[in-house]
Amino acid sequence: MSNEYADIGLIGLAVMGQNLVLNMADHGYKVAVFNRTTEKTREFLRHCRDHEPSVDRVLGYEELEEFVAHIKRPRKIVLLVKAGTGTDAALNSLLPFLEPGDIVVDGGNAHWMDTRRREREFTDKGFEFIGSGVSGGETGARFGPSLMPGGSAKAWSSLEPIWRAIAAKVDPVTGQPLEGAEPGKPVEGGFSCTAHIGPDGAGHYVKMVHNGIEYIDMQLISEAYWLMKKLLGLKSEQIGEQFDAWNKGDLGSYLIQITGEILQQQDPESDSYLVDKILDAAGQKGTGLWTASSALELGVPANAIAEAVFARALSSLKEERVFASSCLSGPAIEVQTGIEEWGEAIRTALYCSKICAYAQGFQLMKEAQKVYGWQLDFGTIASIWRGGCIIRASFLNRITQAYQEVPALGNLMLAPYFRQILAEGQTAWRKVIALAVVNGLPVPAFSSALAYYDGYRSADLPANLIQAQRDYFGAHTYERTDQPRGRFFHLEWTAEQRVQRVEG
Ligand code: 2AM
Repeated sequence: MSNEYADIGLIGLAVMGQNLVLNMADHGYKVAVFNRTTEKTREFLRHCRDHEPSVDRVLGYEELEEFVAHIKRPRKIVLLVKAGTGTDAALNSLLPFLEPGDIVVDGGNAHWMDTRRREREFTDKGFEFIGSGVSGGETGARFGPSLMPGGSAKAWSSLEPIWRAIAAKVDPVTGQPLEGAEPGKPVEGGFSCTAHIGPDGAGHYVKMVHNGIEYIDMQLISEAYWLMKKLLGLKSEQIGEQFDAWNKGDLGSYLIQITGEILQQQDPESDSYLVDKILDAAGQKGTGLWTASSALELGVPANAIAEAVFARALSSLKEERVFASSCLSGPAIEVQTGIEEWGEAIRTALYCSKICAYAQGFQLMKEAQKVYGWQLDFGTIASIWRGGCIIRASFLNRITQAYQEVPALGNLMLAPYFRQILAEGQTAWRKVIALAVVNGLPVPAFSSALAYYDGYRSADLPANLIQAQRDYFGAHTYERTDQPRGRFFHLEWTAEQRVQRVEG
């Protein structure tokens, strides 16, 4: 191989890795590439030779040592390998060839605790380590992802020009994604959807919360679809048109847009709509679970996000559900008239639920930053989710503005714009959930989002009784409403307890 030096190296030539390489090469960077299985490197180079104008900027290596030796120092090496054991194996094989100051960037879907550990290990050895969330799937990686890097400020300043160049671009004011002059051509100017999130695992944590939000976004959309199908008796295509219309308003987003397209897609194998032929058992890879379990661990009420994970789990019990449908009773579904009115009510329910779900995601990050010692900038986080990633939506511009106006906002629901939407929408939102419940249609995401809203806005909750019960059976003590917080009381509730106390 030649004595050319690459600006950056990338290990792991699965689709995401290949597309990120091509994205970097399109932006004028020379990229050294390496893959454990050399045949994949050769195949990728053949593809570049035949199809990619930026082929001269992709330098392939079959030996790891040679790959590392051909990257400008301090080296920047991006890993896009299988998360978990794949990442540790790749990092271990790379270590002997690194020099002090070299920067390793893990772009995989790592658990943030793994990233914290790896960052410490690398820093102790004199290297730099960045854990960067990369969102937007294959197309995002190719034409502009949302990038969420965590690591030292010094490492970030080295990586920043490349990350800014390849990230998705949006209009800085409207937040609308910007397209290249021609399809596939890099976008010039605009706001770049990346920012330094914080140290160690902060980037991967924020990427994880993004994925948790993606779960609930998808579940909410599915519930809206289901209500239009079951309660309003609409055909797939009509529902798709409804989503097309919603996409032009406040709900405008990538997920709403693709839902409109999906629902109008004919099945190539039959005369039905494809969605009606797809088995209703949802898969999951685990980042929703991580988000929900982090919320449980940190004691943050992110019930709608957790509900979305459980809803997928329940859907996957297809055989059990089929059996239960024949023996557990429920009401007959009464198809409604007044499609327009109900359609608008469902849209409102979806929007209100979405606000609550995002509020939960941001509350979770707020608590995590305290526990893990980060200082997250929520306005910036919302702003870099406006383009490139799966949850990109015009709504994120509203969130950006809300946090820019009040960086220490107590809860997203309290921002004037969101407060008003919730106030105006709550009646329709409640009606939709009530109608679903009466008709036996499950709307776990809609209703848990509403329960969060109602719980959060309740000055009083029945937890006084829980405290009394805890004190009764376990002497866990309680605080009193007529005494300052932090003073704890206990009552010997029964004669038996009083006797035991005297004897004890
Ligand atoms: P492979 O082509 O040799 O399997 C996604 O699986 C990417 O991660 C692939 O590029 C894959 O390489 C790489 N990968 C998975 N496990 C790995 C490991 N233990 N070491 C290095 N790369 C690995």
